Amino acid sequence: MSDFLSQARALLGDTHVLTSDLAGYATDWRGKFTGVPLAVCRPADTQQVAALVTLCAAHSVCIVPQGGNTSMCGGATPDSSGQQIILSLSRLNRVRDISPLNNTMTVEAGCVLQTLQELAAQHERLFPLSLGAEGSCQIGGNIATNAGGVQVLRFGNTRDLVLGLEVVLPDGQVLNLLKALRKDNTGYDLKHLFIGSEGTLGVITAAVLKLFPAPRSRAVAFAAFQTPQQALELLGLMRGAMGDRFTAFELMSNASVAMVQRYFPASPALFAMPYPWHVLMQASDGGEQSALDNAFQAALETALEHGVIDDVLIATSEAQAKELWMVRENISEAQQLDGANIKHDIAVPVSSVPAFIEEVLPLLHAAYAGVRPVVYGHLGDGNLHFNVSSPAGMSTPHWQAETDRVNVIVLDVVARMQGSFSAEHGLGQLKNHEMAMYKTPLEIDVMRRVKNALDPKLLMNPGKLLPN
Ligand code: FAD
Ligand code: 2HG
Ligand code: ZN
Repeated sequence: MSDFLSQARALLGDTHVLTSDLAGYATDWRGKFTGVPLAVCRPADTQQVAALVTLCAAHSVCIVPQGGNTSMCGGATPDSSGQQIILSLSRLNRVRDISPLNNTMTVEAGCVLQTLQELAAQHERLFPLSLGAEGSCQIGGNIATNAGGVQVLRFGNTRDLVLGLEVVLPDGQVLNLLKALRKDNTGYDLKHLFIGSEGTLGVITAAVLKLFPAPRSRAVAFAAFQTPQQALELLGLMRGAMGDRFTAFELMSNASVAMVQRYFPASPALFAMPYPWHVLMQASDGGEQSALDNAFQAALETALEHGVIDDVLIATSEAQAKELWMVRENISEAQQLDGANIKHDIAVPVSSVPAFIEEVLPLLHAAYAGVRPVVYGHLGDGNLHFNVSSPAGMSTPHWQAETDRVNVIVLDVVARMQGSFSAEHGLGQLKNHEMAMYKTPLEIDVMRRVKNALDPKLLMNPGKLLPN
């Protein structure tokens, strides 16, 4: 291995092959997985990535690509063998091109998502991918996980926002698919193989992204309900009234909101009395603020009159809109601060969400007295974060030991409702074994055939995505 490391240093420079102080790279955001990397390698550009991957192939060294290291399932954390390198994309952070006329930008994989959103805004464009980790996750990681976030309702997942890709294949060749085309039916659309492949098929080094006209106005409201069924009715009503202007619809249980208020005391006050369920919703468009406000408020008044919502708080300023959004965006961090929780990132058909919640909550309470489900997520996409915090007083190791049993309770209902056991976070090393339970043998076999064809030496992010 010293031979490999000295050659890596010759390629990248001594300061970009790190073998000490690796804690920030070796542990995941949740603090759930800690690996022992052989080294953290920080190439500067696509050519250096290609040279490093070629070197790894020659020495049979496994590669764990890492972007912002915000994976929810240990996707970017190596194993404990001390034989795998972390390939950090952070230095590939250039914007190669931005074209307002084409509504595209060509960017390197290590660009931080928020930086790209801001860049698009400077050109009066919108890059609509938006998620709580946007200040640190990187576009390469977003593409590798096909990230979702809070505007999928209107703009789709990351997959829908990528026009072209540049990928270093496991043998070190550079596959250039960096076209900015809206139409291109010339055989298999290879970029889609790499989107959502979690670093198991190659290293994404650059992408052509879609841009949209920048919104000139936005309307935001927080609504309160007794039941998720009411929230679903509101979704239908608002989409009918607002059409394509409706961009986000986020469900939150009272426990989710209360957790944010506990750990982020500066959070805004909401309603005079507690409600079991809330929704944060948003509409935006390119027209006048007053016209958007009028349509939004009229729709919400109709919802109030018909008892679809019990109460509503409409943001009266951009500052208030941001405050309301912080309640939603801080749930993940608040639950992390609260301690052990068993996460689920599930999807069912949108219309089945209320039935799903009504079926699973009693099952959990029957199995564990005092259990604290923190249910929230992207109701408009049928995607819930059904995260279960430990019963009060139960120790973290004790609760973690219940993971498989809790998973079966939740995921068997998901399977029965033709849902997905991982809607937007991917599988990593947390959920890859669930494939064997919830995917057909043929699906897994076809995935393995793709993996073997592109990475016959199985060097790319082993132990992730596919079951071991
Ligand atoms: P990393 O964590 O570094 O890596 C993720 C995976 O991608 C790993 O398998 C890694 O090997 C691979 N990878 C990374 N870069 C590359 C590359 N260039 N080429 C090939 N493979 C690569 N996710 C959502 O979908 N929606 C949300 O709303 C959401 N909210 C979040 C909120 C918080 C507070 C946090 C901490 C996370 C959230 N996430 C969410 C999860 C996470 O942010 C996303 O999965 C994100 O896309 C990961 O990006 P990253 O750069 O941090 O990737
Ligand atoms: C969100 O929607 C993220 O906030 C994180 O996907 C979900 O922490 C989670 O489970
Ligand atoms: Zn989410």
